[in-house]
Amino acid sequence: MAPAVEAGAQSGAHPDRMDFAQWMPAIQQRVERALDARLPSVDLAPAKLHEAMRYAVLGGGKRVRPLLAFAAGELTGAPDATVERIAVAIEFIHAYSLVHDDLPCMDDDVLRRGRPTCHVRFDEATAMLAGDALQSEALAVVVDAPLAADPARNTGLLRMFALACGSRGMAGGQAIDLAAVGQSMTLPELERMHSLKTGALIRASIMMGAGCGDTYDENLDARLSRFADIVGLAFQVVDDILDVEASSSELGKTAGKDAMQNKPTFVSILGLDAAKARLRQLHREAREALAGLGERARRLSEIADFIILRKH
Ligand code: GRG
Repeated sequence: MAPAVEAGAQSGAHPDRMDFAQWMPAIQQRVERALDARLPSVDLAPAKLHEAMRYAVLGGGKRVRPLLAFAAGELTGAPDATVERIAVAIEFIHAYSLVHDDLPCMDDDVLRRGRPTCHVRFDEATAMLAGDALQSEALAVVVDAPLAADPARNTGLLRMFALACGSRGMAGGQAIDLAAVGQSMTLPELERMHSLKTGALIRASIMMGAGCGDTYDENLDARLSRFADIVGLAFQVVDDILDVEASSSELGKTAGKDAMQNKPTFVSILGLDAAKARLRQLHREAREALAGLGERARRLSEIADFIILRKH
């Protein structure tokens, strides 16, 4: 099947649309402002908790999930303001997951986004509460106003969001991950764990971004759903490869951690070369999933390229 668009292709056919190289920082800056505006001020008590929440969210991060939500929203003419709320809520959840993941009772890490982790900068109790509070804040953001005009669709999107975060999504994947340390895993078991741990939120970003647009339909649902699963998996394969190949300063987090902790990864199960081959295959499949959606899927295709070809 032919790709929807060529990898990394720049716009030009549609002068009303920015190049990806301009679009990406524009969305990242928009999201940064929205996150800042939505987070409680440090002037508000309890100041230390609010400072920790802001530390966890602001001033770092690629904002991949917001980029996916905005790109998916372009497919269905989703209102920017609604996609922005989805992006903010998802990024709050993502930040909370990183803060909790770094705690001594989980991954026990000291470096995140090139800075001390939240519990190192503050303390463990504050980091735990900052994660908890970010989760509640995310809920407040998505229920501020309907995500879709149709009440059933709105409920469906909220439900999708809730499930992506819980034991049948991210938290469940994390539980499987923690239990897997020092254990062997088959490739399907590893893929299942990652489809929950990182895939569920990536999937929610794409499906919610598109789902709040008026022209969302069943045909799109099947194609997007497949694309979301592939990109979620590819994101993790890249992460595993970078854990082996990149340095801590390039990654902004401790490199080589998976091997150190004896964790099953795509690299440990397949070997580095086969993991890279699997990534190339996923890249092709991601483009194929978008084939037939035409120009409006360009951004999604470009982000898939960005995620898969990233070096940090
Ligand atoms: C604590 C409930 C709970 C869940 C934690 C997502 C997760 C589950 C843990 C993160 C551990 C980790 C490093 C997973 C690898 C994939 C991943 C989520 C990487 C970080 O995401 P990026 O690269 O981070 O989007 P930035 O910093 O760019 O936002």
